[in-house]
Amino acid sequence: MRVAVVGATGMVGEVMLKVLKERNFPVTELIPVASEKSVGKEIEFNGQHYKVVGMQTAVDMKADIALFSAGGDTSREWAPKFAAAGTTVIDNSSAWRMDPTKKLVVPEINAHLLTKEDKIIANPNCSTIQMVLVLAPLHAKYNIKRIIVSTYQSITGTGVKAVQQLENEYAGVNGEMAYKYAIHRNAIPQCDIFEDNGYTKEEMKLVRETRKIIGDDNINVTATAVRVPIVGGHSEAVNVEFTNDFDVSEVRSILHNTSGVVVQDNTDTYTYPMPKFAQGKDEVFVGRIRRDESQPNTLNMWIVADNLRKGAATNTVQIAEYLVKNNLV
Ligand code: 2RA
Repeated sequence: MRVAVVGATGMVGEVMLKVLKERNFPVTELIPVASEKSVGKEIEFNGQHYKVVGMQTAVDMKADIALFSAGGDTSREWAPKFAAAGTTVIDNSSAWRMDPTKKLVVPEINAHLLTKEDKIIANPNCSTIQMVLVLAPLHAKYNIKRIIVSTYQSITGTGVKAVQQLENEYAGVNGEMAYKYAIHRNAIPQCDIFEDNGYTKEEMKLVRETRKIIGDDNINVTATAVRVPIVGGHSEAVNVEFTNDFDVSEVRSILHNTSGVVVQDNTDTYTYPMPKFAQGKDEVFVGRIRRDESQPNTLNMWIVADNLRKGAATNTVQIAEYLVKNNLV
């Protein structure tokens, strides 16, 4: 497979290269792509050295698959050009996620929807992926009426600038700000910009993308997304009301048998998910599973995942693996 990685020098791009290598994805030729300022840089991949190229050069090289993590504007401009050249694009930006002609894919849930005709495929937002992977099998069994989710999101979701801001603040050094406020010893209740309804784009991604991936617009979702000064991954406190009642041990069993999900749930041994231990792993970890005693048919859970891996790079590569395995590229 001739594989382009667009945004190869960025935080997610670097993780995509690492995951491609870890999973022995059949790369016969790598095309690292980045902005003009990075053109010519060398990238080592699987013992070979490749020079970073610009966008049009990459289009002309007619990759089989292009994994994008380069922002919405770049994706809106260039994904159609790659697709027109015959390349299948899997995009990490929000550009195509809610486009009714594009598939929004978490492989374990809805990869079966993919066809050869899908030339631009959207990778969901990181905080959405980890939540729907846990909720989809429970929806199938108990039918979700409403989700209330509060997220505690790693600064790596913002990128290198945010990581540098935290390091500077920790060291007592003034530097460039990724956020409006200090993030060290703080929690900022704003991830991305505000929409007219008073919610942030990050919060509305959880609302809109969840419905599209699970395939049920009757699911009601409300979210509060908070940025916290950690690097290992995103954590989510999820309260979910079902139409039907459930048995907590059956919920644990369903999740235990769900591909890509690891149940870490034992209060006797203080076992529960934490970003510190999720970092660098591809699974979604769920714990603190307990009935909400304040209302019927309602469950509380704590869900943690490495936002750069299953939340971005690994999910993207898993979509590519599905395409290859099913001869869709
Ligand atoms: C964030 N999910 O965490 C968004 C984009 N990666 O900021």
